[in-house]
Amino acid sequence: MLGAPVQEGAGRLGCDMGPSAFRAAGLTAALEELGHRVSDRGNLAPARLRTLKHPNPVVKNLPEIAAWTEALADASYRMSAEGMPIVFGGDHSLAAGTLSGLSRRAAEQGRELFVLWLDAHPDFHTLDSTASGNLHGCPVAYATGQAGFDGFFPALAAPVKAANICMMGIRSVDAAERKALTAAGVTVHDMRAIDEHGMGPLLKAFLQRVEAANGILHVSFDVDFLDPGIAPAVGTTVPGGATFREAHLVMEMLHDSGLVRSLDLVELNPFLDERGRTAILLVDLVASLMGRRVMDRPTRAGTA
Ligand code: B3U
Ligand code: MN
Ligand code: MN
Repeated sequence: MLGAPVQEGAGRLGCDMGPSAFRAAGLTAALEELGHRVSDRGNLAPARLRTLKHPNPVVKNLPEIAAWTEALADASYRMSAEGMPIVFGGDHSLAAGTLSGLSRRAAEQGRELFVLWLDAHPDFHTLDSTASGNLHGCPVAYATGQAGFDGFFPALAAPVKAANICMMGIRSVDAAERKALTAAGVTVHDMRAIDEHGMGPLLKAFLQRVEAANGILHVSFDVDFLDPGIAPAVGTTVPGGATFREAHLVMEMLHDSGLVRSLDLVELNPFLDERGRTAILLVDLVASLMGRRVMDRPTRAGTA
């Protein structure tokens, strides 16, 4: 695991305390209890800042986020050779780096990288289309090679295929993103789809696709995927999110699939938490993803 205390991509301060909160909530102990060997690599620092000025005047902290992306791409590429990287932030701009490094690794292995994006937002803005200027709204557009990042963000060794991305929990989409998502062919299961069909069947269909393609699966978990009633520690709460039981089901199904190779945990803002309850919930969800269960049942990996 690696902490990435980046907060310059979010609209408010506090995500830099995320890594400390994950540790204080007992992430290492929860994983060790499940029999995993855990190596906490501490917190990453960004690469050297370059002077970058984008014509879109609202864009905020571009040099900082570019520098974090560079460092994170490198770190996640290297960590993916050693085990399962869990990168905890930090705001969601960190996924620009993790997706870049992990897709480079997958390409070198001749495998396809698939991404499960659990979020209230699709984070599919380009530097030109963002209206808030908050760069945590951009990582998916960057990582899938949408136009306009050249010369600002580090060059991608291998873009993620937009068709290999499945988003769940989506309930706040800007007009520019909606158009671009459809054009790019990203699978977007908004809350309406989840209400209509259920979290389980939608996730199952995606996991079957990953398996059929012999793919590698990365999970990017934004705290605002969850309903703010159970997860208040996030700067961009949107009502109507995933329930406690939906979220655990997703994590348990991911575990049983045996397909997950890496994980981002992002947007935890401990300044907004209530006695650590969001951080503790996140640790419990990671435990479900890593094999905690109520009763034994068969898994794809064969470790019932
Ligand atoms: N799409 C909006 C809102 C947003 C995206 N990601 C978060 N909020 N967390 C934007 O600012 O780009
Ligand atoms: Mn996000
Ligand atoms: Mn979000």
